[in-house]
Amino acid sequence: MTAPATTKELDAVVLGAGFAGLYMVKRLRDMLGMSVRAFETGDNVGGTWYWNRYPGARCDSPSYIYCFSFDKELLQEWEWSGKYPEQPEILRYLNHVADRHDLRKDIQFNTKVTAAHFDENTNRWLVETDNGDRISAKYFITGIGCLSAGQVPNIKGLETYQGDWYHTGSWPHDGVDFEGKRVGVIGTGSSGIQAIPVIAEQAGHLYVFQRTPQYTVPARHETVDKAFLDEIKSRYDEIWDKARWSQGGQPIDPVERSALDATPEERQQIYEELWKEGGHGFLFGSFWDVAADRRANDTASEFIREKIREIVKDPDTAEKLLPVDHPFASKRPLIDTNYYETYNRDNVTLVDIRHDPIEEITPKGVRTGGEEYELDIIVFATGFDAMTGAFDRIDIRGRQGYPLREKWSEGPKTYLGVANAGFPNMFMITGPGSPSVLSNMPVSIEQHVEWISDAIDHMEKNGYQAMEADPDAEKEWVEHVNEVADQTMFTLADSWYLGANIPGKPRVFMPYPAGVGIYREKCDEVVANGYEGFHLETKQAEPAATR
Ligand code: N01
Repeated sequence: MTAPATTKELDAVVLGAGFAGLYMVKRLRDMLGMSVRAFETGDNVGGTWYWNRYPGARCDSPSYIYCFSFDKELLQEWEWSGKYPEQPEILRYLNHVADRHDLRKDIQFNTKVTAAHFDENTNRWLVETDNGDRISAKYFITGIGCLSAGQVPNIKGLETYQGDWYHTGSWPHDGVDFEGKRVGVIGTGSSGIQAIPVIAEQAGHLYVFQRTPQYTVPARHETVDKAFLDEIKSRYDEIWDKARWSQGGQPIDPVERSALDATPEERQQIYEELWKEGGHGFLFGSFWDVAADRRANDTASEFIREKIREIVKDPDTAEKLLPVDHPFASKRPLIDTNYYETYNRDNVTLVDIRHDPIEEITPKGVRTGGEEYELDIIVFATGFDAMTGAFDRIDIRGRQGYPLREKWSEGPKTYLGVANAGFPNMFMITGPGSPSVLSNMPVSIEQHVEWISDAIDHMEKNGYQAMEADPDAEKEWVEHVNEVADQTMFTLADSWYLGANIPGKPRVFMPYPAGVGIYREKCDEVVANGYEGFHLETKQAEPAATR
């Protein structure tokens, strides 16, 4: 890619206008006084919350901590209505942030970045879009989301289907009318378990096509009490500080008791209390070893299986819903509203496709187990090509034209999940190798945006032209991420954390599981040691010879 005469010169290009892109634009423009433009595929801000508008879409971090902390006045002003924030409310919040900080004027909507190539002669990135824009920028920063590349499985016959079909991750903006319709939902991950109970209330009949049964705990979602929010607001600094140095980006004290030290009666009582309370407290507030030790985990897994047997009236359906092939929380932990209860409805049928996989999609519906299920609508709640998929869809090339997708062909290799050796001045907000999806995202996003803008500030103040991760530091980081992952339960399930949901994707654990506090400490240490593990160049780079 060469730079034609019409190339626009900017300091920085940012990809995406979700939480990450919005804050990145704010920092670079208002703190560093840079010229910056964000490119966003959608026609408005919101990222994940712009695209995922399926029925029941809601975040499972408490609303008071699923927001930006940088705007302290807004923290005091904003009134969340629910214990967990619902998609329309989060979208309203992000629109408000964009307006309040006048961010839209530096965001180009309806524009997809198609290519970004690093030019070693100038130490600048040449960025191209599907609208024909060409931009030269010193810094190239991605805020493209970890779960933004939707995955519709390649099932034979989809093109012949005569009904309507949708993926939860790119839901129509004016909604879908399920009233009285025969609906099929394929997939029972986070999106499926949120959508299924809501669709069941509207559909004539709902068929759920389940490949892997899930563990899910009641969310006990409710409207939030104003007195509770006021109390939170009175000690927000302390709450944010706790979240920043925690395991998962939530203001939670780690529990020290072990499930293996407790008697069966004590365990039962604790699990019962937390089940009644709802939310992720069941995982984080029960016993420390549920997420770390298989025998401890078995006690929690069995408790949930027992709840399924108790809640679901039809024993055959209950049996099909029992998760037995992976431990609780080895996949993304889920919380729900009336998920298991939904299977007691007369208009809901669970179809087990583990043993009888979908054979084909026909013009009329779905064929499995020799039976054809006639459907007016199919909902694919089948997830995403997580963490790397959104990068793969852009032609990103570093030194000597080396493609990022080739560098990552055996799994993503990054330094700190923020930078790549061979790709100077490119920064990733919550990239693979950082805590990202294992944390409350706004906490991780703010940390990365602040770290990146501080690094850029450091470069500008000291006249550096390029900042690049050292290959050895990167190698060590990748090894460290794998070592930590091997000590967890996460490698015991086929999950998108490991790329297992995408045929042919290398099986590599992608996020960093040691926790946001430990990770923050490491990132701070890198800075304190003079950006340890990075090369900082003061001169214009010479054109490189051969690789
Ligand atoms: O996707 P998933 P998701 N045939 O990959 C099934 C975040 N999120 O969109 O388990 C049949 O979890 C697949 O089956 P199996 C959150 O991080 C957060 O639900 O692979 N079935 C599985 O059941 C989450 O983890 C929130 O056997 C097929 C489902 O589809 C992430 O997004 C809400 C199939 C996919 O589940 C992704 O969640 C929503 C096939 N060919 C999402 N391919 C909250 O904050 C896949 N499946 C609450």
